[in-house]
Amino acid sequence: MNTHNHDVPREPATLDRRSALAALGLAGVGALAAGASAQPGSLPAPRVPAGAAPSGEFGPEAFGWDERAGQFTLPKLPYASNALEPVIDAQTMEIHHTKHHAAYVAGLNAALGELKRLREGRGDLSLVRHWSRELSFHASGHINHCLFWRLMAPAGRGGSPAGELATAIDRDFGSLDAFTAHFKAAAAQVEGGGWAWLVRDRASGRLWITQTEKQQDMFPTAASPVLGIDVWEHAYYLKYQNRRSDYVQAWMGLVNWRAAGELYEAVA
Ligand code: MN3
Repeated sequence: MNTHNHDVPREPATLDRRSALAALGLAGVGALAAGASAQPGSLPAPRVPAGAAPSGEFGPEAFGWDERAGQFTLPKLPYASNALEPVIDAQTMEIHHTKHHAAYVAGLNAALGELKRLREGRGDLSLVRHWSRELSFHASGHINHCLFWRLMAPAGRGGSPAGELATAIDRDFGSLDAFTAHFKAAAAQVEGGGWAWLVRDRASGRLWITQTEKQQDMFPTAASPVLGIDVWEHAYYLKYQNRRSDYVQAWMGLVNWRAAGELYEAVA
C-alpha cells in the first residue's frame, strides 16, 4: 500500500518509490530537503499511478521521511546487523547505523529547522551560509547511508549486473572487470573521509565513476547515484584498521546489483 495511514504512528513516508527516486534523480537531496521545509506535495509527480504498490529496494521506508512530523527519521537496516559478516562485522554496522547515520539525520533535521526559523524572522539571517552548509553535509550524509545499506546484501545474495545496467557498464567501461578496477581504485584513493560512486550522468546518460570527499564535495551536479561505497574510517576501521583496500576488495562481494539496477533504471 502506498497510501499512508494516519492511525499508525511513525509511518515513515508518503513518497512512493518512484517519486522518492525521482526526487533523487531530478534534484538530488535538495528535493527531499525542500519537501521537508516547504509544502508537502512539492515533490515531482509520481510516474506510476497513485496507489500503486512500491516495489524493489527503494520504497518510501528507505529514506525515512515522516510526513506528519515533517522530519526525517532513521530508517531501519534492511537486514540484521550481523548479516554482512564476515566482511562487515556487526559492531561496525551497529555503530555506523545507530550513531553515525543517526547523527546525520539529527543534523539534517536541525538544519531544516533552523532555516525555517530564519525564514520566519526568528533567527539571524547572517547564519544562512552556516546552516546551508549543515544542510548539504547532513542531507547528503543521510541519503548516502540510506542508499548504502540497500546497495549491500549478504554475500552471495546480491546477484550480478543484469539488464540495462549490465549493458551500460559494458558500453561505458568496456567490461565489468574494467569497471571494478576503476571503482576500487577510486574508493582506495579518496582523500580523507568520503565515498566512491558509480553514477549516471543525466546530461549524457552515461555512467561515470566519481569520488566524493566528506558526504557531498565534488559530486557532479547532474549525477544520480547508482552504487556507492562509504570509505570513511568509521565504515571499516574496527576490522580493517588502515587497510582500506582490503575492505574495498571484500566489499565488492556485498554489492546488491538488483538495487543498483533499480537506481540506474529510475533515472532513465
Ligand atoms: Mn558512513
